[in-house]
Amino acid sequence: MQRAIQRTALAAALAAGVGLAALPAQAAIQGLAGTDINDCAIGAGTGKGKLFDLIAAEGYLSTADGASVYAWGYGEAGKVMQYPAPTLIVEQGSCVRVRLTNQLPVRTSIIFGGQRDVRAGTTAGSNGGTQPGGAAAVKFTREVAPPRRATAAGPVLYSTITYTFVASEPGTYLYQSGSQPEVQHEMGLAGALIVRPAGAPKQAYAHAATAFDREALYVVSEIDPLRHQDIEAQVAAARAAAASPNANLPQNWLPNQAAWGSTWLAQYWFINGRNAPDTLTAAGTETLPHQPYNALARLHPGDRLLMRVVNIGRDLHPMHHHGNHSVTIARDGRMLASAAGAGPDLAQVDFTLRSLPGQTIDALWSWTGKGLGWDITGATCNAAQPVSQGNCPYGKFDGTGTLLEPGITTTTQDWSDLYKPMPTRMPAALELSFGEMFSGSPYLGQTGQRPVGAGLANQGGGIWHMFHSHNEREIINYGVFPGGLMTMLLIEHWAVQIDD
Ligand SMILES: [Cu+2]
Repeated sequence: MQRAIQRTALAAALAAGVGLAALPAQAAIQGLAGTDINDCAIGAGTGKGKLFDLIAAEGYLSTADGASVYAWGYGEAGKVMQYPAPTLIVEQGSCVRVRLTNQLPVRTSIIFGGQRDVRAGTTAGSNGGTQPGGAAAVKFTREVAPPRRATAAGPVLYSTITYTFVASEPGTYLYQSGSQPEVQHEMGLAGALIVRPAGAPKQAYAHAATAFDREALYVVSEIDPLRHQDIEAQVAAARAAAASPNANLPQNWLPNQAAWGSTWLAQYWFINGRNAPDTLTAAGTETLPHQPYNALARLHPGDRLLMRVVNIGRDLHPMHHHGNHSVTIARDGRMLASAAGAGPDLAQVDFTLRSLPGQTIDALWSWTGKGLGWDITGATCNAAQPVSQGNCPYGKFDGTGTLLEPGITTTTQDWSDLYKPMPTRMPAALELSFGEMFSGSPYLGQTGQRPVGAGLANQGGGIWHMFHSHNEREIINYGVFPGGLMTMLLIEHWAVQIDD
């Protein structure tokens, strides 16, 4: 009876087209699109391009166990540094210029992995800082000097460098510091670059088989907080030493690694710069000013989710998704294709995405409830009723699963378990344990009875699938479970509006 009433309410919501969700709206992948420029020409280009104005700066990361960790990161100019770096999102063929102003106490740089012909140029800092000529000797990239003072009492001068390239191939890439990488990657100077195929923003690559309905970015990493503590102390000492006798700032200074030996040991693991459970907290929350990205993908049953996994750390992370296997269609920004035009014919089905340091993976994942043996919606379909009444929302099927009449949603998925009853007795409310991810009902989109005092936190009545590292040491925060490399894939009922 309880369920029948709820189903009627849901049917009314479906008929009225009312969204049920109250989860915070967010872009599918948050990032920067750049600003238009007209002087970006490389070779025979038109000059039209995109400018990204970035800083490299110090800041503090909040870990989910309440600690605060000194870190370095890239950020938007005029704002604070962030971890990971701002995600740069451009269209294939775009001329991309990144202007980097260095606020760190060390020289730094950027390497754009997988991009051809990256040109580095120097410009004077906006307030008169200059780029020392010696840095041009660096082969892979060019460096930008740390801040300095021209005179003892003078203002701090910042130096700026520009990198220009054409994003010629679609894909998922990373960008990271090319300077003292064993220190600067650890400290946080890395992020993702997404290049969308020209004219096909809902495909990962230039082939229809890479089309997706929704997408999510998972930048995975790990840190040893003791390294960060040590570097923080070294920076303070270097500044104190530089202030006397010449009142300048540290120049050509680098952290001393001599005392470290082989003592590096990760204690925190991050998805998009956050440890679980902060991975689920709203994007842009004011409590995490340096960690604006979250990692909660929401999708409807049957949606194809493009998972872009980017490893900016130094360890392999075996990222496992519950609910279904995924299909890896690309690695390192290249489609797994046997020949040009073949599409991802070398794609592989994966139980776990083995994310290697410096690697990117593009994988498609979806979930329909197929094969469960019971209908996730708890729906029944009386063949005498029209689909518009809500009892047959997914259409009418015959006994072999053949579609007789479309429902209010059309799909090419296999819905062979539609209308199959739950094969077991439904437990009573007090036999269940309740948490923020349980609606009180095993059915998608339906909320059931919960004990007095149990808040109804699962607003959309969604089904949650975990996405986490299969290395158990990586799902802790400094020794305490749960945490680290863990987040959720949330399946929402069709009636729940997912705001991309
Ligand atoms: Cu698991």
